[in-house]
Amino acid sequence: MNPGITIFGAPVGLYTGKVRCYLRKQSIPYVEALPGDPRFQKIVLPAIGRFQNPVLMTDDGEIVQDTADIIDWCETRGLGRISVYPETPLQKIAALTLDLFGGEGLVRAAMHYRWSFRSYQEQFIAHEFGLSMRAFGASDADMAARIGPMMDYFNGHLPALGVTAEAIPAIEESYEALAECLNVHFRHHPYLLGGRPTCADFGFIASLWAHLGRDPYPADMMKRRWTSLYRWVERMNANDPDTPEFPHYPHALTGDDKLPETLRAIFAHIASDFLPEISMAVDVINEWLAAHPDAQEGQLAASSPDGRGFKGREFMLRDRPVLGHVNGYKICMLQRVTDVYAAMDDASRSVCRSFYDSVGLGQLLEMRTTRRVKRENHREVWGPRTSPSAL
Ligand SMILES: N[C@@H](CCC(=O)N[C@@H](CS)C(=O)NCC(=O)O)C(=O)O
Repeated sequence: MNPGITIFGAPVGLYTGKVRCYLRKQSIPYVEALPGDPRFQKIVLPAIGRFQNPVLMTDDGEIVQDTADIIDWCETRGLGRISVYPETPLQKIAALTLDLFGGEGLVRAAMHYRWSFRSYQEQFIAHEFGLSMRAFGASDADMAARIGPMMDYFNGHLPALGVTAEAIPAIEESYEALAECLNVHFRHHPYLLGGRPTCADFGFIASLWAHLGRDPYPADMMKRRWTSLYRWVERMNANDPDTPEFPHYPHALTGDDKLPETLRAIFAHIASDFLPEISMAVDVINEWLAAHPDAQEGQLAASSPDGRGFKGREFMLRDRPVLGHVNGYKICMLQRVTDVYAAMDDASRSVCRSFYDSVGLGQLLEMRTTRRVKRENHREVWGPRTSPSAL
């Protein structure tokens, strides 16, 4: 029975789009509500302890924050049509790797294309940022006074996300190269792993919908240059498979635990453009852990006073230094990949290893922080101490 699901989020929200596409594709009934909703302010915010979207709330008051947790919550209750986690080893680890990259590796480009082209799309972004206020009765004068500063606040995050004048050419080159690979892939396949969506597609749609596929500047660019990618963005928002241009393609993953050949270039892109960043994040956290051997289980996995993460560090993106963002959440998503790899039998591990080595991503399979990060009470916290041999 459907537990009566409300999703608090916004049309303009990057991660809300991920959950919305998942619920639609799985035909799970839900209603969406904006963060200005009194229930979000009075019930959800105190429960999760910080402003964060999206959040799922059931009619009987259960609250789940975080897109991966929301998807898993639906999956474990069998609410969907078919699991979005493949069952065979290579497809499973590939889907989780794409989910990690899609959710974490495209945010810099998403923020750049939303906020660096304000004159092109100011009216649209202002309208979208005003939705929640307008829905709850703000006057025109109130909205005019508040939207500008709100947009400036989000725009102000760009330097901390590594979007600087020096880095922008690398960010654009990287995004354009990926979009080319995705466009080639979606010319031949409806979804990343074949004929139906997996967690890989939901990770990618986060940035590729609300920002890159919907804001006027990047959406125009996508429609003009990467039309098959744009079709996938549309397809991800449909509640059916939406594959009329693939009349003979079964609504199933590629058989025999194979990956579509066109995914190879996307994995190679992850190796060149994301591996250095996630590797830097693991180093930063391991250095912090070495300097804080007394960190307690359950303590926030963060060093910054606001509990959001760790001081970032530069990594090289296409020969340019770019400031990378470091937080415990990336490690949670990385652990999903490395846990699956660690639990494989020797034969499966060798198949996966040889594919990952062939695209330059072998190192990711055994990349670890010296303490695990887990999610507890809607936050990322340190897991139990483990002996080095158990890591
Ligand atoms: N890991 C979270 C990330 C959620 C997230 O960062 N949401 C953004 C909106 S798209 C947010 O709430 N940002 C406000 C903030 O962090 O202050 C998830 O997957 O749900």
